[in-house]
Amino acid sequence: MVKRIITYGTFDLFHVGHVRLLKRLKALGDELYVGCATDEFNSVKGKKSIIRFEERIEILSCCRYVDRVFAEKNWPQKPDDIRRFDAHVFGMGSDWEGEFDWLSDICKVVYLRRTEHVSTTQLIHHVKASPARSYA
Ligand code: C2G
Repeated sequence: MVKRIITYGTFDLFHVGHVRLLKRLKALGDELYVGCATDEFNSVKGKKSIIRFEERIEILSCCRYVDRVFAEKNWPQKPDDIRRFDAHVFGMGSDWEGEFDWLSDICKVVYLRRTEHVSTTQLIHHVKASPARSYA
């Protein structure tokens, strides 16, 4: 039986925090399915990503730990996704601790320690603060 893991996120400016989470989630089973937030859903979440949806799913699809990428369009779709993909484990980083316990009726819910000292927001601030230089 294939043990399938499922997770969701924006994955903007794909960085090592994302990679380490996906790597650890994949290690929990055989396949990892990732719901990538659309630009429209991000505006619902109050987030505006630098990289547009089409490119964020292209980048995610190239990650060795990811077996399938699908669109995350709204908050309520998760139970339907878990059922249609027959996911056994729902996993998120620890900054979401407790937020998705309501899914534990239909699958195992895990929260993995978030990677410290890296975030999309920090990357943006770092680039903004860096003196302009040409990357010849
Ligand atoms: N993450 C992490 N370490 C970091 C940054 C992010 O482990 N340094 C994890 C987050 O905890 C999350 C995943 O990477 O599980 C994706 O992070 P985001 O792209 O910031 O996702 P978010 O905007 O929180 O959207 O329905 C759920 C939402 O779509 C999650």
